[in-house]
Amino acid sequence: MKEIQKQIDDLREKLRECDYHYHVLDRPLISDVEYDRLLHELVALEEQYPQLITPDSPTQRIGGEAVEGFGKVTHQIPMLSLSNAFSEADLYEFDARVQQIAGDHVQYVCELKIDGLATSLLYEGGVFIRGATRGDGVTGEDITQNLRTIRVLPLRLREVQDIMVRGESYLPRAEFARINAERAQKGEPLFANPRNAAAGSLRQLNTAVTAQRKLAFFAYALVQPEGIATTQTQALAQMEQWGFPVNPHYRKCASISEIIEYIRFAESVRKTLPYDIDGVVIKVDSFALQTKLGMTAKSPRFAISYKFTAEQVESRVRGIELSVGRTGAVTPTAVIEPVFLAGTTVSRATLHNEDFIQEKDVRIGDLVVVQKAGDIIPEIIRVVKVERTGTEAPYSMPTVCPVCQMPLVRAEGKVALRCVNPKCPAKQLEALIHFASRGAMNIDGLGEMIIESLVKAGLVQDVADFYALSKEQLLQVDRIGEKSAMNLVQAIDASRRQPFERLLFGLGIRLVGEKAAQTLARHFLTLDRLMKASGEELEGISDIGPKMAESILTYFRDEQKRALLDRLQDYGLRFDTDLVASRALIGDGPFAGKTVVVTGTLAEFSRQQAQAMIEERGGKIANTVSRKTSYVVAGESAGSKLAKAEELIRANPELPLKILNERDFIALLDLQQEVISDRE
Ligand code: 3BD
Repeated sequence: MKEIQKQIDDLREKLRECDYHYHVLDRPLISDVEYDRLLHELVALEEQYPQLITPDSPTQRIGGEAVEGFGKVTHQIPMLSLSNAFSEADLYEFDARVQQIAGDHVQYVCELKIDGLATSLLYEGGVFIRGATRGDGVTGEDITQNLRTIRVLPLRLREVQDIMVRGESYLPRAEFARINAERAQKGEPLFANPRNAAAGSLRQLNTAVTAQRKLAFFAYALVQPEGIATTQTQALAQMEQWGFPVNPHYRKCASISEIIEYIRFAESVRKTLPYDIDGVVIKVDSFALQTKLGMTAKSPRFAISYKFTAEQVESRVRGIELSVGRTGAVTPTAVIEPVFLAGTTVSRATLHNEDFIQEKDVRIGDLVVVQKAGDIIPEIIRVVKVERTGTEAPYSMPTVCPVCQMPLVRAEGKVALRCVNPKCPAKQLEALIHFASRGAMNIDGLGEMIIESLVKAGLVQDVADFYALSKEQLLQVDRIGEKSAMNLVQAIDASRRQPFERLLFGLGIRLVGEKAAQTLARHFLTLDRLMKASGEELEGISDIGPKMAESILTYFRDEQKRALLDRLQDYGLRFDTDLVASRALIGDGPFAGKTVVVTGTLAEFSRQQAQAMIEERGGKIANTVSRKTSYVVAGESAGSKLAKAEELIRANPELPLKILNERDFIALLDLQQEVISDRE
């Protein structure tokens, strides 16, 4: 066994060295064929001795493990945003402020701004433990398994270190072209740009798919560099030493004129680089000065990003379309002659609302300048008025709903025109879509198209109707086959057990978003108590303002809404917060605050269900076993994760880590129920 372990260690060491030389130093040690041979030798050994698999083994990049959704990760140190400079003047202003606080001339570092996805990587003892997306900067998604497949990302550092590194995951242009060509051939929808393709690839539930897309990574920030580096340039050099790819085009600059020269350089190399960049990031080099400069609301004062000017194109307005949203808001969209803009063909541009059309004076037939807001949503910047011929037709918003023909209402001081007919089919459809959507009841397979068909077939009018659908009825609908009908009935059935807060959000009470629904569910615990709440009581809850309180009261006063709620209750949906869950929130129960890994196949639940139950009880789901894991729930044919847990326990008997089989797991779930019923 010792001999085998040594053989495995040697192979891993050799492969890691090859990875480093190939991906970081750009000087391959061996041929691809030779590399592949070594890798497969290791795969074969690990297959024979699965107990020797470790998460930092080069074989773990191959992917193939299906993850069931992504856990949430809280960034203990938030992932910041960057403020933007739009002109040279903005850069001078930035420099003046920095110099004022520094009291001296300042050294800067300029980096290319890679157009990918900000990613945070955690290493413990030199081993890659967890990786997450930026999310909103505070909470991101755990994409560890997907990140492991990135060839250039070190699974083990060249030094034993506990560090957190941040950088950009991206898709090289050539890979983007290859993937799209493949998708075109299969008739699959194309990715708009490398960034979207990178995002799509990192959110693959099947990591084998991620592995096939040759994603890459550049490190640009070392979190808590104290004791390691005193400047950004040192940190970049250190990260490279550890084995991270660092973009080579960074440059120290001592003045704004040097920075502007660097921006010219970046603009000139932009087209020749094998990856997309969307600007330049300018950072104060000294960490001591960075700390002294501090932060504004959410971005540091020591750095700024200079975005290349957004691409603009001209096109002609062919017409204006209206859509009616869930809240009844009527939104105008310009239909324009298709033009290629920043990576996609654009044929529609938002006009936001009536006032926007007035202000920009957009008429049908106008030549307009289009740009992507936030690089995504096409927007009309201005009308090229000198091109007007006099044949352009001014537009005025209708006075009646384009769908139900009932009068539209524009509330005093508001920009939105609203259809207030509760029976408006457009609103009803949007309400159904919202109910089934991911953030609400999350009913798999019940997307926009299917819902539209169900409504057209007369099978569904309101959300309660979903629960009366039979497989036979579904089979009558276009596009629904035997298998999807069965899955759909099952998914709808399963959604009855969604937590109260999701149901509350799914009802679509005006102004009640995901967060507010959560707050309300946790505060009132049951629908009954929420329905009896007075305006005063509602407003007394933090984060619930007077407008939301009013909207909640209006909703529950509505006879039809109450009838709908009665029907939902009869169908067995959850109208109370699981007491177990609320206890867990207070910190009770065997799963509260614990990190749990679920692996293998369970007989009684899908892995997703098991994970949801753990989360409802205040537990945290992780995808990899580490010293921080409290429980590993191991079903049938659990593999490397179970092996890793056993190994950890064997080597560190003091760890609180426990392995639960399905029976232990159920017992622990039930135990908590009993404890609580005892107390009730
Ligand atoms: C890059 C923050 C600091 C660590 C805050 C200085 C905002 C995306 O190449 N440095 C770079 C790049 C991005 C960065 C920082 N250096 N922050 C950097 C960055 N060379 N792209 N970003 N980010 C990363 C972001 N992402 C999504 C939504 C909002 N902000």
